[in-house]
Amino acid sequence: DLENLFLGMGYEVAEGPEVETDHYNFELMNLPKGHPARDMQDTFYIDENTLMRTHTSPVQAHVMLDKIANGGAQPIKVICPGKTYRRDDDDATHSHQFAQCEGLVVDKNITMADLKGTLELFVKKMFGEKREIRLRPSYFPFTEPSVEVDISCGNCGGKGCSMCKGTGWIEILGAGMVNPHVLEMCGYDPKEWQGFAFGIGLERVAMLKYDIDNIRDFYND
Ligand code: 2NL
Repeated sequence: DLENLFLGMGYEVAEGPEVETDHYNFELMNLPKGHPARDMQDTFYIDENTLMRTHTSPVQAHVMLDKIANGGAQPIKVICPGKTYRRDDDDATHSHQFAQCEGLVVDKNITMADLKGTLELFVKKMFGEKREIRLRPSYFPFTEPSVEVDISCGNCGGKGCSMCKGTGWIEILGAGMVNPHVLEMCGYDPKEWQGFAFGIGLERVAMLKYDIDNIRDFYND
């Protein structure tokens, strides 16, 4: 459903390896060795420089650097769905292996308004026209500014209930404007090019959409 939704908006779908290098998974995403935010993504290492990807961001780094190598900087509209891995303790809402769909748009004159409009469309198509979104300031090393995105609660319509812990809102994804340093490391001159990116947890979306309360139901018999 997610792929069709974004294909309809003119995006391409890109895939990449689940076993990645430290360089693509972390360095190019503005997470140098010793960066405290690396701890946010407890990693399965294979050796010092090889790991199970903790997000699908390295696929987008490959997309950007492939463009640079094949004809130079050019606009990008891509989504990258796939499996990701983190050394989490499994519980009802966490799994050491989960699926993510990240999106990346790079062009000239891209603004936060493009990001907000895109996310609003995604939420209304995926959850229904009545749902609203709310952006809250957040932090990711690879975006600046960064936001966390909430959707209005579908159970109470925003009044506040047990499902949304009385707030009327439910957190759904993270996003932001691509950090200029990330653009630069991936070969795009940030003076000329801007971008937005987002990361969607697929199990989380499916659990909300289909009222599933245990992430392990996706993986257990
Ligand atoms: C989350 C947050 C996010 C991105 C992923 C991204 C990719 C590139 C450059 C910059 Cl190539 N950013 N991805 C950006 C913001 C948030 O994921 O909580 N996901 C479940």
